[in-house]
Amino acid sequence: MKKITLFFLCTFSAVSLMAGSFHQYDHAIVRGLSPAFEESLKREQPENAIDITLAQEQHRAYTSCVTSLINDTQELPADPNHPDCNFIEDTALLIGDQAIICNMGADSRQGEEIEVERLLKTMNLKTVTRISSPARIDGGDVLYTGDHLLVGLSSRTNEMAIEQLRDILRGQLPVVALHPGDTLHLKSLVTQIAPMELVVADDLDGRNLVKEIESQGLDYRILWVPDRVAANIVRINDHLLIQKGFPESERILRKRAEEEGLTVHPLAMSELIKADGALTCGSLLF
Ligand code: CIR
Repeated sequence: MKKITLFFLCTFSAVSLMAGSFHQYDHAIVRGLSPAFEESLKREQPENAIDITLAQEQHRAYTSCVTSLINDTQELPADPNHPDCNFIEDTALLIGDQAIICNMGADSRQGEEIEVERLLKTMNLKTVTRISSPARIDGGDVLYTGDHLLVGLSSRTNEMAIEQLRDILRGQLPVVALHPGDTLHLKSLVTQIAPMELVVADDLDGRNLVKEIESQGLDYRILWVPDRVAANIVRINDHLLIQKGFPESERILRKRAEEEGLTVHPLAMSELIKADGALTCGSLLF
């Protein structure tokens, strides 16, 4: 009995130690847009081809916005051999002062993580560990809420990755496996706006996901938005990055941002969306 009590006490205090703020960041890493961006992976070919000049403009606007909000923003140079390299979120997980390097799900993206790992190792983190084969995982499937690590089992992320994450984070943070349905990544459907409050796409996959979150006994408040891409937001300190061009979702997000005292930054992402990109995927924040 004593042993059991001690186990729960230790587990609880370790979880409390790790649980922290999901949105307070001092460091960011972004990466340039590859000259081969037009060859980036796409779930579907877009109706209109990527306008590369506009893509560069949108990517620059995103990078400037992050840089203006986080003093220590470092930009890795683009990699001409990796068309998707600007989607740097997929290469690593930053959880408190720990980094976990991803073994990414798409073969063509393997290797993007090398420069990221090199840089992270210079950044005074407590640990830099790795997810290794046969486990596969993309950072876009992982939402660190401060209280849980929500992980989507998508076509890019497998059960073995969940097991390795549970080993790495044992006694520190609960790892919750979820099924995001027909979407590239978990964070294509759900992100976080406030402590214990998620933004979710109001469609079939979004609703099923929320049912699954609830069935796991997690008590998150949900802010529904009608446009799937608009569910991908980034909260940085007292700022909120949202996607431009989705008026009804923007109205809902602005109203909630006002209640929380957040400054809203609408960013146009049309050309990055054509490559299944969104706002979270363009940076590593910690
Ligand atoms: C890919 O398919 O891997 C890229 N074209 C898009 C990655 C977007 N990543 C993200 O949202 N985390």
